[in-house]
Amino acid sequence: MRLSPPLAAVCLGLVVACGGSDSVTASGIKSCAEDPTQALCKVMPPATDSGLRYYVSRTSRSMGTALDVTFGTSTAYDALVAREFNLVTAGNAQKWQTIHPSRSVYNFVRGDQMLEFAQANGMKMRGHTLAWQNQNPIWLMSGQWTADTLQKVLQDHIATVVAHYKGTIYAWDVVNEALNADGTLAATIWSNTLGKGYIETAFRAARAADPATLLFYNDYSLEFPGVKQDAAFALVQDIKTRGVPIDGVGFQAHFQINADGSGVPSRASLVSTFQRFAGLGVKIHLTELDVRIRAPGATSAEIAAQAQGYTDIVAACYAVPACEAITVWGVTDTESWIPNAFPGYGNALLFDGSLTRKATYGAVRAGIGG
Ligand code: 9MR
Repeated sequence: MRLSPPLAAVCLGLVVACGGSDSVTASGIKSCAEDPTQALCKVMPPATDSGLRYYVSRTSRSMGTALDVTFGTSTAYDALVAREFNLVTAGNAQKWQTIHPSRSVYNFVRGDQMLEFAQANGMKMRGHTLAWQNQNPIWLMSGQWTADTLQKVLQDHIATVVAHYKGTIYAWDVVNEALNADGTLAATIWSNTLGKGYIETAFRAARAADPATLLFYNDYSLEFPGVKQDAAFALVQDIKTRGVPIDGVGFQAHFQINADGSGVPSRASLVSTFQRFAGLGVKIHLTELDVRIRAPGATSAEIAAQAQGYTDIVAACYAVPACEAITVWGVTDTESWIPNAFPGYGNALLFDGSLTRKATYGAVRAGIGG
C-alpha cells in the first residue's frame, strides 16, 4: 500500500516534532510502509450487493464506522469493514492523548494505519478530534498555561495534525462537545483559559492547515429539540456569520431505547432538526450513531423500537440533502463503549461479537432504501 504523497512526505509514524528527522519506533505498532504484510494493509474483497456499502454506493452519501483496537487483529473483521462501509473514523487513535503524548512528540502510527486501510479500500476517513475536554495527555492537563501559551499549544497541535493528514482526511471534528446539556459553554481546559474564542481559534487553525478538508462542530444530544440544540444552532450561526470557517455539524446520535419504547425522536422531528441546521448552509454528518437497549433483558418491543429507531434515523438523514454521512460508533456490540459507560445497556450496534448481522443491520439497510 502506497501512502498518498502528502502523508508520505510529511511524517510517518511516531516522530519527535513532526517533520523532524529523529523518528523513533512505536512499540509493537508498525505502519504499512514498514510492514506491508500486516492483514490491515491488504486490499479487502470488494463490496458485493449484499453489503451496506453497495446500497450506499448507489447514493452520493457515505456510511461509516469507528475503528479501534479490534481493527487489524482479524482479517474477517477488516474484510467486513471494507465490505460494509465506505468511511472510517478513528475511535481513539487521533485524540490528543494518543497522537500527542508529550509536548514535542506526535504519534501518528495507528491513525496512519487506519488511513492506509481506508485508502487501499477506496474509503474516506473522518478525523476525530482536535479540541475536546477528554482523553487529553497529562502534560496538557497539568500544564501551567497563560491564555497566550495555551492558544499557541492549540494552534500548533492543530497545525501539525491537520498538516500531517492534509489532502487525505475528508472531514475533521474540529471542536467536540463544547456545550453542556443546558446549552451553556462547557468548562474545559480550552474554555477555562481561552473563553469561547477557542472555538474560533481551532476552526481557523484547521482551515489554515488544510484548505480542502471539511471542518465540523461535533456534539451529543443535538438530535433532540431543546436548549442544547438551540445553543448549538446559535453557536454555528454566530461563527458562520462572522466568517469563521465551518462546513458542518456532527450529530453524535447516541440514543437509548426506554422501557416504553421511546428514545429516538420521530422521523419527522429528525428531518426538521436536520433541515434547521442545513438552513445555516452547513453539511450534516451523523458521527457516532448507536442505539442502546437494556442488556440483558430487552423485551421484544424494545428490540423492535431499536430497529425502528435505526430505520428512522437513517431515513431522516437521507431525506435531507445536506445530510451526507452516517457513522456507527463501532462495528460489533462487544467492542462498543456502551456497556462500560451505561451498565445494564448494550447491543447498540449492527453486528454481534461473531460478526453476524443483527436486526439493526436490516433496519439501517431499510432506511437507506436497500
Ligand atoms: O469510543 C470511545 C471510547 O473507546 C473511549 O473510551 C471514550 C473515552 O471518552 O471515548 C469514546 O468515544 C467518544 C467520542 O470520542 C466522543 N463522543 C462520545 C464518545 C463515547 O464516549
